[in-house]
Amino acid sequence: MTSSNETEFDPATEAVVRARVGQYLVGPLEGRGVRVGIACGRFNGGVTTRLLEGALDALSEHGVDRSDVTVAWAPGAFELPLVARGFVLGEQVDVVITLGAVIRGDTGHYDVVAGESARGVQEVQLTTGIPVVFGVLTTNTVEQALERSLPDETNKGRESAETALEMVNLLRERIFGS
Ligand code: INI
Repeated sequence: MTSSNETEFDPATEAVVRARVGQYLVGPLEGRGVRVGIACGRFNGGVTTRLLEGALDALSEHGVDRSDVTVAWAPGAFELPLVARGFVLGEQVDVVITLGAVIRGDTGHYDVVAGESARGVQEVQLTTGIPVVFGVLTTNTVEQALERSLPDETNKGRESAETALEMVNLLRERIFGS
């Protein structure tokens, strides 16, 4: 989730750390030439559509070409890791964003759906080396899910798109061997 004022990264840190190390790596939010697969859950689709809109806005603002973006709908958050894996194995994308909304009030198996979705996403990115962003809201209430999918800078889909660009560009640094 978005950090609070007390916990967020202080940009002044950058200069301090740069002066103390040999190499300082940050993935720029540059989208030109980046191919993006978006796996989006249809469950709680009113929320996930808002996440998708936030993600598409951010990708476009950072220079990702529309023709380089593919959206695939999955039934729910539980299926997102398999769709992400399909994107990666298809070798047509540089990064995958998963978008979903698991709301505790909706389900008795909230913990299973949310936990397995996160576990599966992590497994795909660790086993393939292709970044897969976990843009799945896990909230106690519908109100919290709506609040995190507002059409503004705090939209979790937007945040996920920026994470995707940062990670794909970071991992392109030669020091990581890719
Ligand atoms: N899927 C979600 O994306 N969010 C939920 O809140 C949710 N609930 O409440 O159950 C949910 N369930 C469906 C699940 O993701 C699978 O599609 C289903 O179990 C079939 O495998």
